[in-house]
Amino acid sequence: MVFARLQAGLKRTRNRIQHAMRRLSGDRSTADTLDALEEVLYTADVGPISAELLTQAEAELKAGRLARPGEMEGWLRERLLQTIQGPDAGDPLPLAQQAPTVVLVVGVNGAGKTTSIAKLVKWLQDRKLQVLVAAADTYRAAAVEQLTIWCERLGADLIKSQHGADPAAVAHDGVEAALARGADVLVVDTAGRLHTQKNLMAELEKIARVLGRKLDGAPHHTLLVLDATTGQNAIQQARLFGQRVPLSGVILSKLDGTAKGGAVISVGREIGLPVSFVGLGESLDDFAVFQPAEFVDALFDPVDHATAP
Ligand SMILES: Nc1nc2c(ncn2[C@@H]2O[C@H](COP(=O)(O)OP(=O)(O)OP(=O)(O)O)[C@@H](O)[C@H]2O)c(=O)[nH]1
Ligand SMILES: [Mg+2]
Repeated sequence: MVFARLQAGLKRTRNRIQHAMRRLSGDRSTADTLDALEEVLYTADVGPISAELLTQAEAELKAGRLARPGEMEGWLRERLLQTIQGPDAGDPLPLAQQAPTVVLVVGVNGAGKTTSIAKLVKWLQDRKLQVLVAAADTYRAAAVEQLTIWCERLGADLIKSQHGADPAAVAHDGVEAALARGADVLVVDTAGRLHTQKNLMAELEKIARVLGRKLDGAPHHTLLVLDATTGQNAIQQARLFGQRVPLSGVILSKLDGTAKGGAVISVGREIGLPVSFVGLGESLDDFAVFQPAEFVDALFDPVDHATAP
């Protein structure tokens, strides 16, 4: 079921890949084939690794391999699988030895943080974990309202403060409440910010610091939400946020809204950050643990020509 959702979400990317892939089958010169492969990689916004793949493909072709229909696709799938970084041991959110596990969620404005948090809370609740949420985005009254509505729907407790309060204080109260109530996981929402907003970036550091002071090892996970539609700019965002707070993984949101789903491939590769979860729509269930093999299948299946096993 999750796979079907992933497939539906990646429809636009897949359609474009398959269109370009059609040019790869049949009798073609090496130059033609490389040209078509370049189009596939560009189409899916695979990013910096494309050049490397093209060089490798050229070497293969010159050695007389990958010339038969379908072979190139099989090879490409294999290479992408080796490149894409999913969660370690398939577990996107290992729990701390002692509860609560604190998850800090960060990202630029509108990336999908709050929506992803709602989905994440549901995902945790489905695993029978008791989840508490802290609304450390205190800049806009609407931000707290949005989270309040989600938490009411989810039956999750929310720690919030008045509009304009110190976000680090809310984070602090969140840990205190999580400890007092015996929550398994505390998820902290933060305001969207750009790396150029020095005060806001410093505030993020403060939130992380306060969490760590209140609870050893917190935040145990800092997840960066990246909007998949931003394409390769996602790499730069990951780099800049990572300079401020140690990141543990990525939630790649809005994969359903992009024809450039390949950005996920380069984030892991360029930043060394695993993609932990993907967002595939606006509802609570449009969320999945990121699994590289599924992702590659969803990019290429169904195919209209034979693929190498
Ligand atoms: N299609 C689609 N839309 C999404 C997804 N995730 C979030 N959105 C939408 O993106 C918009 C922004 O989402 P938010 O969760 O409010 O983003 P945010 O990062 O919390 O925004 P700020 O708090 O303002 O920085 C909303 O309209 C969401 O419904 C997704 O996976 N797919
Ligand atoms: Mg938000």
